[in-house]
Amino acid sequence: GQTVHLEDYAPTPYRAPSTTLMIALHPTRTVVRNETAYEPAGNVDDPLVLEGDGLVLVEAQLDGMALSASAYEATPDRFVLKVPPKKRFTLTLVTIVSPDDNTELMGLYRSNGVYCTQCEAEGFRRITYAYDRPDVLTVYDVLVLADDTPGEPVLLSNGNLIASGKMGGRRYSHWHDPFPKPTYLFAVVAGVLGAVTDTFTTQSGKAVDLAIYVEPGKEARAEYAMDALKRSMRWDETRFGREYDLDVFNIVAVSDFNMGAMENKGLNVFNDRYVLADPRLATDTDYSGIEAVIAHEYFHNWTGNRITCRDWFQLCLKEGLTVFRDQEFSADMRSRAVERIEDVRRLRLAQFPEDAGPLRHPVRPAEYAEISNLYTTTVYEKGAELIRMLHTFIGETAFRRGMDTYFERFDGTAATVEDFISCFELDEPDAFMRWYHDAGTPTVRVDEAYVDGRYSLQLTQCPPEGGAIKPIPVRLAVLGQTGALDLSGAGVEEGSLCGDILTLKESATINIDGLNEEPIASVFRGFSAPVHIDRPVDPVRDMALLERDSDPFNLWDASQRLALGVLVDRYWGGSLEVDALAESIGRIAADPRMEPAFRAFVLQLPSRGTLVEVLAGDVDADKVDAAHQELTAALGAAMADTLAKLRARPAPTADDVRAAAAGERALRNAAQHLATAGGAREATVRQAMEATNMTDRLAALNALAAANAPEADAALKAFHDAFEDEPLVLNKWFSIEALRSDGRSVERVRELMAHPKFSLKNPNRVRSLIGAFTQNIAAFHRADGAGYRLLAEVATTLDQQNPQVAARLLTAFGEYRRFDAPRREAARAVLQDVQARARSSDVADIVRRLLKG
Ligand code: HT7
Ligand code: ZN
Repeated sequence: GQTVHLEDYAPTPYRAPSTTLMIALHPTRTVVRNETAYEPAGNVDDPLVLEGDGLVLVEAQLDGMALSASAYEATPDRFVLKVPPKKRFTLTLVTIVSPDDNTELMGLYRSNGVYCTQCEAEGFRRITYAYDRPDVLTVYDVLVLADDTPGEPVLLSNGNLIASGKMGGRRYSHWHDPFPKPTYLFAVVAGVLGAVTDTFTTQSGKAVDLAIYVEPGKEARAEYAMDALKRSMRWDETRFGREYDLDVFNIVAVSDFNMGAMENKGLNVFNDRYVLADPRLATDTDYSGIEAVIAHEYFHNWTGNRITCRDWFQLCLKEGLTVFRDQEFSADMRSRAVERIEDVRRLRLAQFPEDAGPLRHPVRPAEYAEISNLYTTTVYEKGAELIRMLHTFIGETAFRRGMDTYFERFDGTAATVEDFISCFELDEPDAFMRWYHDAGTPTVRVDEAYVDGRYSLQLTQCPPEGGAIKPIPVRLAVLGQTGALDLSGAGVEEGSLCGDILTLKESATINIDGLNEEPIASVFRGFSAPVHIDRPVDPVRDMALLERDSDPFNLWDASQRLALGVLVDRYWGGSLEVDALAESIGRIAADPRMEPAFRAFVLQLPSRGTLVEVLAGDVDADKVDAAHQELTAALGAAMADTLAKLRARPAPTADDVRAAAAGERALRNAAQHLATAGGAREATVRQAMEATNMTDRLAALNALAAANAPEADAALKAFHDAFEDEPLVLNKWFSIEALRSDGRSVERVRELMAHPKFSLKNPNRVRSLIGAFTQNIAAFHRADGAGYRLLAEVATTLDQQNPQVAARLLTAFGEYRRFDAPRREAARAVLQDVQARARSSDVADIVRRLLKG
């Protein structure tokens, strides 16, 4: 593909106000009749140029009359009407597509016999010729036709159902979506499906029919998703004043899906892992994931669908904003403190490395070569952080006012990030926009001094390479022995302080006089900006923060810094004792005033990935793994008594999936994880074999595998045999096997690729084995390059079938430059080989960027 530039944006010369699609479904010869009205919107001398992708045209008509061959040009990738009429006209194009041959899972395909579509970003052109871009909004009428096979297939599309029935031995349904939408929000689903149904009455009293369609027999597993949907609908009304707008809202779960889910208007299509749940088969993390993704896709109805994006450069306009909204929803449904820790942990683990590596790009990029590769953690998670900073700067009331303005001003349009920002009462919107333009993570240096009763806190911004100074909201408190100091009388130089928010530009200093003891600053409370914090390492200060800080995020962060200090020391072969660390985190973990889910986080060591990130370079993956294992075992032994008490807490009932029960399980299992590493395995083995709740069973299994316990093999086999017919559970087994750190994961993964239930056709299965493997630091980054070669082989094969999934797997190479020379060179050689064999633009684009520089 060719590089697309933001500055080249130009509207189309024709509008497409309405489309009638007739889709006659067939596994290999689906006929698509597309009757679209076009009217001039710009230069009437321009030809009409429509996009296609692998299409076969069988008929072309203009205003009902067959077009002569000289009037148009049709290739698989393009349809050109050379001299369109100078007024409104109807173009009818009939194409044929083969769902069963569609292994890319873009456009129209079949998953387990169910027809479904995925059109974002550019999948519609694989169904029919169109202006396949987000700024062309069309009202759709869709007629779906299918053979009247046994089992009463459902035929679904966007909008409201107008009619359905049987006709000439076939079934049909007619859908009308009154809301103009871009092609990427179009969807069709057809097949034999079971359903859970409900109704939701909106705040203005309108009844909406809700349905979630799943594989027949699995209906009960969709009840939680239905509950999450109703809570999402209510929340968007109360928090944002947004009401649902159609008579029906349908969700369909399919088992072959490239991403998590898709927000098609009125017809969301989901990866079934984000719908199906049962406490026997799904973990608490699965439940919270379902709640978040159901909410996310539902919230897109306003942020994405009613107001869409002018072009794909504006992707963060819908994604960052919608992630912010789903994070807020989860915070309201569960625990704000825990949600924030989870969100920041994800950001630091995935986005910070992306922003520091060869795949870095701005939240709103200025160019891209392959749009599918722009669905990144930077666009989504960093995009959400930018919205959160905006919220922090202006506060909830003004934020809501700005959102109301946005909905009022831009409803029914395709907007830009500038349009959005213009709705908010920001002091310097242009300065804030720099957050959207620059790649890379800023660093803020924090210095403190205390002399003769005068305390100064100095903050200095250091932009990433090539980046500009940006306004940074620093939520802070200065903590004395007995609580936070009153900052209203503090002297502020350069920055401005409003309440507890300091607006930082180049630098800022806060001075407080007349103190009789040295205070400590708690900065970036709640992680108020996506920055690196450069503060002199000081375990004594972190211990004091653990005593004093009332901000749960910073409390957790201080505990992580302490643990990271010991972990880094272990990596370098130091001999720091674990006692002080064990005592500090043990105290918080045992503190009944804190919520259990928070205490569970404190018991989790920083990940191996975090250690890789803080080490300056030339990382030895084996030493990372060894340091992590050693410290986990040492802490487990040192904290044995505390952990035993935590494990002895009463267990919640196995089928209670509410947040409080999940928190209890998280605490008990985090304690168990450490204790198992410390040698206390008996109860863990029992739990791995006998637990009837999947969270407990999997946690025990993980603990045994992570500790390389002698019982792990038998426990894993028992798990496999018990759940091999449950695809989503079998995926968990594949992942644990891929993540084992016993030195033979590369060989094991190769063996597992020959498992009768492994298949490259199912993205969830590929991610569960190969994706998990790339997270196994010691195995993937094996010094002899065997891990890199394994991934390269899989990605090269997969490139022939599903380039999007192949390209995404390859992003695991994003950090190869952090490792030592043998690893770096092995990775580079492997990537050059992948590049030479790349077939798709998706893979070619990722590999080119990985190798650049
Ligand atoms: N907006 C959805 C994006 C998506 C997607 C993109 C590329 C290829 C396949 C895809 N499936 C879904 C998901 C979301 O953010 O809600
Ligand atoms: Zn989204």
